[in-house]
Amino acid sequence: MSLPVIHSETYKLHNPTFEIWPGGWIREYFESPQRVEIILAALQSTGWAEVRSPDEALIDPIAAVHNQNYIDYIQNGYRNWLATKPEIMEGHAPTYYATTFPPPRSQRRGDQYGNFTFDQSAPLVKGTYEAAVGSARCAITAANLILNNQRAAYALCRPPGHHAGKDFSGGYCYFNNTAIAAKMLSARGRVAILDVDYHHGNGTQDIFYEDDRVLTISIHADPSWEYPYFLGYADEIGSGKGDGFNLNIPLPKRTDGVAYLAALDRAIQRISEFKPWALVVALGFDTFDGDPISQFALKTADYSSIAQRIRSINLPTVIVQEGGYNIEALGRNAVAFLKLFGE
Ligand code: Q9C
Ligand code: ZN
Repeated sequence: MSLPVIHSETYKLHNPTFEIWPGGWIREYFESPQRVEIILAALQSTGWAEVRSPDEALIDPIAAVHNQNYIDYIQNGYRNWLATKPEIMEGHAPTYYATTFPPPRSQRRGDQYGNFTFDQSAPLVKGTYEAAVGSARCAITAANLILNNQRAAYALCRPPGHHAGKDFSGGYCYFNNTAIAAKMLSARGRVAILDVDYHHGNGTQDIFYEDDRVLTISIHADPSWEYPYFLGYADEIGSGKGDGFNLNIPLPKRTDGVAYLAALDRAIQRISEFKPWALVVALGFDTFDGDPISQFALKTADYSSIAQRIRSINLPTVIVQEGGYNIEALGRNAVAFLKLFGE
């Protein structure tokens, strides 16, 4: 058996050199291009990864998930900002961070990035749009493979997507690759999304909150103390038609493999009841013990156990790369997980 690995060279074009941290610190951008390189190198040394480029497919699936004015902004916002001749920080390429956000109850929408992002963790640089499109294309190609009867496919997406909602970016995310794949698959019937990134998939939840065809499940660090803080609580269960079709499983600090697998069993139980025809896994390795921005305690071997249980759901599966910032461990963690779908 082998596993298609969809990878686009456009990841290099998105290369912010810094991020803003509470306390006023400027740090290196954790969501770095190296992440892709280390995962790719590890996969290439296995016998089962079939690395290929995404199709130059139409990008309509992006517009099936995101509002057009948002897509236009991600495409043009950087250039329009640069045209205002802003001051550029010394030693850094031009990097557009939102600084003003619409206050609650404001009626007017301006032309500032603050309209389209919920935090300061998704800057726009020169190549962001092209990279975000390339990343989405990986997910689109993986979903198309599944629609053409492939059993599993891995989209090595960068930038990631699960914090991006219909009309907002945030948390290193611009286009919601996971949601784009799920939306495509939902044309054929019910689809489940299982988000195992360390952070709550608030963008994915936003996109499908009123949808009963796409079940969204996220297992993540409790937002009462972890990003994205304002969403991801257990009482968010969906609304309207989607009532009962969103499941959040927040977990405590230092969650280990044993506790994680118990949460995963709950998620899998819910997926079985839902009876989807396909599954999309939003895969993050920031649950790793030693991730620089996270507080869980999973070990490399735990990713094999997690993958084994997900594999045993026995559904056609698109796996979409989300977070994971321990560069040195990313390659072996990816292999530990993906080999269950490749070997
Ligand atoms: N600047 C994903 O794992 N952290 N995104 C903000 C203060 C944002 C993580 C910290 C973390 C986003 C895809
Ligand atoms: Zn994450």
